[in-house]
Amino acid sequence: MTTDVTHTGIGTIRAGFLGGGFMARVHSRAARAVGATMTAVASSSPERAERAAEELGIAEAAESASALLSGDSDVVHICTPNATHAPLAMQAISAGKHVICEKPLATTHADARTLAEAAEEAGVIAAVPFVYRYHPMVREARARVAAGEIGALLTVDCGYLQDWMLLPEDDDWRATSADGGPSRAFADIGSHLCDLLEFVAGERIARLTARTRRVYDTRGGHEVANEDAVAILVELDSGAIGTLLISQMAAGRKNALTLELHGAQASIRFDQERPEELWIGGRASNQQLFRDGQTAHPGVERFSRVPVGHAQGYQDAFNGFVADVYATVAGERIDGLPVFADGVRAAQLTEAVLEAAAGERWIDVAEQS
Ligand code: SOE
Repeated sequence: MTTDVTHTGIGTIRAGFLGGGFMARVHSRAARAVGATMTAVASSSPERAERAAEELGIAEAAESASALLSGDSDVVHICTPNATHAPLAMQAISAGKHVICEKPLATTHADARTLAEAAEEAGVIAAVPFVYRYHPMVREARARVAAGEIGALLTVDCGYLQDWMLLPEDDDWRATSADGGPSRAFADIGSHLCDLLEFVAGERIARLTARTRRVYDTRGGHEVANEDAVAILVELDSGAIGTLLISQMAAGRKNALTLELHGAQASIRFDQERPEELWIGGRASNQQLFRDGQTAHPGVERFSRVPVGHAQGYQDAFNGFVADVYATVAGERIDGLPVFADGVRAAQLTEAVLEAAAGERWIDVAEQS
């Protein structure tokens, strides 16, 4: 099994970073791991940028986002609060940079579309880190579904549960309208879940209805602008139906993304907290597959980043994603890279979910334009 994933050209990539929080740490670790040169970081103030440069081991602290964008980085990683993504991504595209922009790409569907069009026109590579696509067992599940191994899709049972907003005193910029935007739980993690569902199922959510819940109206002395949890009923293109539960107040659940697809012949389940496994359900017997080099469909082995038996997880998936973005910048063509079009799709679904919940009705997602 291939474990040494190398791409030509990555060593020449110069990466700059906007933001100095948790996601900037994950992005910069990935950039370092895959061999890029990290040129500079900018944050909300020059002092924060200095601190981030030191913490992340980046050579230069830029005075501002504009200063960083006028510098010599090839790719800019945008890891700032949600509401700043769209203006910063537009500035980066205008400066001719390739962009990796955290999700949500924009807080409105219209802004996300404008960004995707601008990136296309400028001819830059523009990606969104829907990184769960980079678990080998997700690719295995996708390959099995595409090969018809589970049969026609009947139902889906999916969830993404966290608990870091469980208590009334838990607070975060994502809960404010200024920095977070109109959706929190769905935009932050439901977007990952829907991306993965559509990626693995190979079809789209055609219609949905949803109920959102905000448990506390204030947190940290400010009004909470968005939802803590959302329950969604979906119908996919094929007519398959299913449920998605998304919550950031599910005690004990830290990052429990689960995807279970039921086909006419078999079922398949991926659990992000046990990413080296895949459950295959059959009427006669069930099977637990492991990343072991034997079960892999052709092409899946390139997503293994460490030898079998050496656990591979979230940061490895992130590293795989960043390696693929850089390889695309260096001229390779890569299947399954999550790009701005996927960020647009997430923004479209976000608006559909909010509208369905507000209007207590079913929404045809394609009409969300
Ligand atoms: C927080 O909910 C968070 O860091 C998300 O923003 C990430 O996208 C997810 O991968 C892990 O949880």
